[in-house]
Amino acid sequence: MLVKFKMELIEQIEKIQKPYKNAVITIGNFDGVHLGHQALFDKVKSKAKEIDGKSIAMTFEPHPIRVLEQNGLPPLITLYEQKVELIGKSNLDVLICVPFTREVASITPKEFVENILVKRIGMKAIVVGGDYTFGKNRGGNLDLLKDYAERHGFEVIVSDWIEVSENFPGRISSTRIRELVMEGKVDHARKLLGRYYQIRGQVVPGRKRGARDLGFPTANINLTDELCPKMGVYAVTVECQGERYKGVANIGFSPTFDDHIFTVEVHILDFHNDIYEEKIRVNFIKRIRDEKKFSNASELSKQIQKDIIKGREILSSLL
Ligand code: RBF
Ligand code: MG
Repeated sequence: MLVKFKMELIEQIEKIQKPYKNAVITIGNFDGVHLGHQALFDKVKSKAKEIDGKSIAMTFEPHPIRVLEQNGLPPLITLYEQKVELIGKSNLDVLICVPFTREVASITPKEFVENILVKRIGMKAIVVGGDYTFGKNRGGNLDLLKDYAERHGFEVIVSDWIEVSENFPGRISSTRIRELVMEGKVDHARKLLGRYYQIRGQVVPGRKRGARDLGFPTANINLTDELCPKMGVYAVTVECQGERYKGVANIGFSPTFDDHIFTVEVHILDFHNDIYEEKIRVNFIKRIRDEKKFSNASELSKQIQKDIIKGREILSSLL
């Protein structure tokens, strides 16, 4: 599914020839582009509207920790392509992706604010969370930013962390979403993301056992994504060949059989196309159960039939 951009995408800061008019900016890694990030974008947009300026997000690629630390960072929720797509949907005017290098990491807070934000981009307002740090060794913080703000005539807008609702208390964070996905709580993760958790990959040949021995063919997915939900069976929707379908997915080692190969596979309901090598996206709606070892293929097949009934029930209100 192709997303049409109205947003301007800048992948090299040198490409900005002249400062934007009344630039309002927020800066972050935005992994997951979750509701907390979207709240920041909303503040940027409303301020930009107020001062008739440009709404801008700045992010870094790769994730700074990936550059600076060996074992940095747990699996990303959204890889670059998806992140750009999602920010594109949020109706900001500009997304600036700064290629992150050690050189970029060594820019002092002063240089960053004066040379990049103020001089090059033309920043008139910045929206940040209360715990925002920036520049070399994370030396820049809110106090410093407010200091520069007076000198350079920009406004600092502090945005507090938002909560989703009473049923889902606590701060929305990428860390929390990662944990929820890894615990299989994809329906909860959705509340913080503002959309379903999605994995992307390519359909690869499997063992043909699903179709042959179980009566339920599955598309086996070679994941491009890093973050994979907990092993088990899920109700999902599937996007491929420009269409959306219902499905049931299994993540795990298929313990009923002896090959012990980790697979992410999806049985697409009422579907018979050949989709080998196609790009596929799977949206996780709800976890159904743990993966189990059955005494034979026919027992497993009976269980999969039940999973499909359960899946249809869960998915009936969707699509
Ligand atoms: N394999 C298992 O060994 N145990 C399971 O509990 C299990 N549950 C599944 C549920 C669904 C909805 C699907 C589509 C597959 C499941 N599988 C399970 C995987 C199954 O063994 C696999 O699709 C075939 O072996 C073909 O690779
Ligand atoms: Mg298969």
